Amino acid sequence: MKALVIGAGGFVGGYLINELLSRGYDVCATKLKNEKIFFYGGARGEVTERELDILNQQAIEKLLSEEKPGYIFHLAAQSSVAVSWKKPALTADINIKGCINLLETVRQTGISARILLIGSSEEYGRAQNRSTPVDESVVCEPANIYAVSKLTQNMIGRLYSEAYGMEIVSVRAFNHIGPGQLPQFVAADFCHQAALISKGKQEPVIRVGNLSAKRDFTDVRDIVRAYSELALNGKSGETYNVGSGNAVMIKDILDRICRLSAADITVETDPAKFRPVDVPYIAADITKIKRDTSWQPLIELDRSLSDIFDYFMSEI
Ligand code: A2R
Ligand code: GDD
Repeated sequence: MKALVIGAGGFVGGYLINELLSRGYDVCATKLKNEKIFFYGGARGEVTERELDILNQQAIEKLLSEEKPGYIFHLAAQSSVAVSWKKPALTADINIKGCINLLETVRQTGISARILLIGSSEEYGRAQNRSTPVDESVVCEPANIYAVSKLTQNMIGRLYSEAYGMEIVSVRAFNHIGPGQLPQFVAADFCHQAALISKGKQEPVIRVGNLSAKRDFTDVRDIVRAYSELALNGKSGETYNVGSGNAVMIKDILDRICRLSAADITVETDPAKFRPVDVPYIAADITKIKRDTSWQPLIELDRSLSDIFDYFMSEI
């Protein structure tokens, strides 16, 4: 069976490709021109690589008719909340129009693929202003442009599934971390700074944003296992939370990372790292994915953080 991974040039792509290869799929992966797929530790399996801009519908049509995948994993996105405040139109184009281009092309070409759309815990937004994990039935109240774009993708996915009987499963991924993530995201950012400090390339000061937010962190290697399980066993037209079920304060993430470095680090607040709106608490209720698949997260937070720190130590 062939799996198509769209947007494989980002953080998650290489991990998902290796997960799918280990499960016996033939994998075709698309990336943007000039992107290189990141394989952690260089472990790269046999994969067909192609270029695809999700905004080019003709190119999607050519790709689908040539590859005829049985499973499609749609990772391509503008994935940064911070960037979405600065580039709202670009975020809407890639995350909404890109998804419509894909679904519409699958519909028109008539290929029978199961599609996994990757959304975000950010879709819940203000609906999560509580201190209990959120389940998929909650009415979403997105609080930033990225979140609105991903909720729109979710609604479009459900619509296409209902209206055309297409096999579409939607995911709400909570914060995922691991080696290879860009330092624009919090765990990678702090580990990158801590590694620079440990190597004597940055003064012993870590610059931070809002440390009081609580987020639900899961290792990317657990996340891609969930994606492959949901592609097989998720119910079409439904949405699944993928996270750990626990919220950790960003200050706690910082403290754990500081302990990984031998240096005596001080912390400085950087006003530029604060967002216009930052939901205080996000945690996943993962009852549904546990019910419909055999998935559960396995990798401890401290292992993820030390792998990210070690990765930057070896890269710098
Ligand atoms: O923005 P870039 O240059 O890093 O490229 C991203 C790529 N991408 C596109 N691919 C095809 N056509 C486009 N028009 C287009 N615009 C951007 O999608 C990047 O290589 C990839 C997404 O990867 P990341 O940004 O690293 O996201 P990550 O962490 O791999 O997350 C995968 C999915 C995304 O849908 C997130 O929104 C969600 O999981 O959390
Ligand atoms: N990036 C960053 N840098 N975030 C910081 C910092 C800092 O120095 N200091 C505090 N934070 C806080 C942010 O304000 C936010 O509350 C939290 O750390 C997490 O920020 P990010 O790591 O940038 O991730 P995100 O939650 O905005 O978005 C990520 O997770 C989503 C799922 O919840 C991305 O991976 C999205 O694509 C994904 O959908």
